Amino acid sequence: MIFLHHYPASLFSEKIRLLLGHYDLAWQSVEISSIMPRPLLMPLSGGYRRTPVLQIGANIYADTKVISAALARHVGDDELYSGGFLAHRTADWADSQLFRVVVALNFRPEAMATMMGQFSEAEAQAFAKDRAELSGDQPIAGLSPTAAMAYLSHSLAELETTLRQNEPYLLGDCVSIADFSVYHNLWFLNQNPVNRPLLDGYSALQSWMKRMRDKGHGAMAMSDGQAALDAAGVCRPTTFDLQSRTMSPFKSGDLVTVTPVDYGCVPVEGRFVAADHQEIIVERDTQVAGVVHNHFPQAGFDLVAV
Ligand SMILES: N[C@@H](CCC(=O)N[C@@H](CS)C(=O)NCC(=O)O)C(=O)O
Repeated sequence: MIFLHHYPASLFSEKIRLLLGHYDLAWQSVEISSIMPRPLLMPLSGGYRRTPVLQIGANIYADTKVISAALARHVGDDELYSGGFLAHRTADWADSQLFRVVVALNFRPEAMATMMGQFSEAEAQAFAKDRAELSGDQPIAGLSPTAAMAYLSHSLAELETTLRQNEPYLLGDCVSIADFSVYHNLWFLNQNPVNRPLLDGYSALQSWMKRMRDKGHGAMAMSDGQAALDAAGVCRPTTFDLQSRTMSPFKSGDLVTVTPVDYGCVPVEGRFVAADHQEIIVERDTQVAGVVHNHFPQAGFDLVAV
C-alpha cells in the first residue's frame, strides 16, 4: 500500500501527487503538519524532516529524487528518465536553482501578505521559527526578490522557446522527470495571487502547465499517521537487486548515518543495506512499526560511519 506523508501547500509534494496521477495509482494521503513536530512520521523517517515522504509498506523514501525513481520502478516505467542526462540535469536545476527563485518570490513581503491572512500571529511566528531551524538560520532562497524576478523571466522565456520547439513536453514526446520538477515550482508560483500574473503571456508554457495539471492526483484516499504506522508494522521491507549495489565502502550491517547536505540536516542512523550510484538504503528497528528500510538519494546526502 502506498502512503504519501505531505501537506497541501508543499510544492515538492505536488511533484509527487502529480506523478501519482500520471501513473493513475491508488494511494493513501497522510496530511502532516507544515512544521515540526511530526511524532507519527518520525519513527518511520528516522528523523528526516523534509516533506514529502513516501511509504510503500515498510520501505520509506525520503526526497523526491528517490521517491520519483521508486514510483517509476513500482509501475515499471522507464520513460520517466528516457531523456537521460538532460532529463536528470533539468530536474536538478529546477529542484535547486528554480526552487530558490520561486521561494524568494513567494516569500517576498507583498506576496507573503496575501497569504498571511490564513495564519494567526502565533502560527506565523511558529512557522518562521521552524523554517529558521530547517535552514540553520541561512536564507534558503539566498537571492533578493529583484534578482529572483530577473532569473525567473529569463528562465520562463527559455522554457517558452523550448516548449514551442519540443511540444508537448520539455524534451519532446515523452513526459519526463524534467517536466515534473519544473512544473511543481511554477505551480507554487501560480498558487500566489501576487505572483500568478508573472506567468501570463507565455502561451506554450500555459498549455504545458494545463497538460501537466490535467494528470490529476490519482485515486487518493484520506488516511492518517497511525494507519501508516500500522501498515509498516505488518510488512517486511522489500529488497531490491542488491548484487548490483556495490559502490560503497560499507558492508551490510555497518552502522551509518545519512544526512542531507543542504538544509534540514538531521542525520538518520541505521544499518547499511546497500547503495548504488542513485540510492542509499539503511535498515532501522522501530518500536512502533518493526523493521523498516529507509531510502535516500546518493546525490545531496552524506553517508558516513557512526
Ligand atoms: N530535495 C528535497 C526538498 C524537499 C523540500 O524542501 N520540501 C519542503 C516542503 S515543499 C520542506 O521540507 N519544507 C520544510 C518542511 O516541510 O518541514 C526533495 O526533493 O524532496
